[in-house]
Amino acid sequence: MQQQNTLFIGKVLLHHEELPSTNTYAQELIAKSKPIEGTVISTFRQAQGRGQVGSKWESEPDKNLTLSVILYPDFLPPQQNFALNKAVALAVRHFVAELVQQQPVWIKWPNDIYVGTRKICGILIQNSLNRNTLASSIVGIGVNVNQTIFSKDIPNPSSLQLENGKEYDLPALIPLLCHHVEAMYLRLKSGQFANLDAEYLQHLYRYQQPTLFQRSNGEIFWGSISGISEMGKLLIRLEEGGEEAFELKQVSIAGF
Ligand code: BT5
Repeated sequence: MQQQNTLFIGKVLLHHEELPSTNTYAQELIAKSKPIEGTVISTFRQAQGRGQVGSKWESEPDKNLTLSVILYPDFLPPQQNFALNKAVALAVRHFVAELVQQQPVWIKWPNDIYVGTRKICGILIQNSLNRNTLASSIVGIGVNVNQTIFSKDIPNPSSLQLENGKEYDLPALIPLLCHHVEAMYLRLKSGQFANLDAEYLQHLYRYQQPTLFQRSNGEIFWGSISGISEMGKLLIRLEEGGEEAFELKQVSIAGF
């Protein structure tokens, strides 16, 4: 592995030949010890990757990055928990934008990373709360790197290789990703919430653009994303009037 040019994220890097899920492994580690903040668990062969609310993250062996970072963001006031999602999404966006320069790189709420209209990274943050404050967070990041063929069930995948037409050295990408996560985490820690909010909206996919949405019951409607609530809900201004707040899986962009 390459030397990490960071203060704490990735200084301890637990790389495994193969794991079911780096997030699950990190959970097990936290349950039996207190790994130092910034510990990274990584594998290039993740067999049972997890997405949000029971969905799956697929990754062809030896082609992609799948890793989890252990953080203790106990400095965050409870009403600012979603700020961690914003900081991590921005960090991963910075990482992708540094490597993919021909296309816009977006954050699709809450924290997918898109190149144009294609998903290149997924993020799964699992928090454990202690009296409302975040005792620990496991930040799981999957980046499609050298994979070029995806299962038909995945609607709109992309990868660094598909975007740039070249193969990447996986171990060399880890320090770069850790660097970006650390930079944004330190901004979060220094309390730059307004700054992070503004930057998140600047890169938010379909922000303020007329879009066809679909509710979980199948109903279709026109609206445009007007912002993110403090608790991280997606705010949509409906074309027929009014604004509504949506939780994860209550709404999707029609066709995705
Ligand atoms: C995510 O969930 O996108 C979060 C994925 C997090 C994966 C990382 S890898 C390291 C760590 N360890 C884990 O076990 N997980 C984390 P969600 O927004 O729910 O999206 C899941 C959906 O994305 C699936 O239902 C598929 O439609 C699609 N999908 C699955 N694999 C994909 C891939 N490789 N590329 C693009 N889309 C994918």
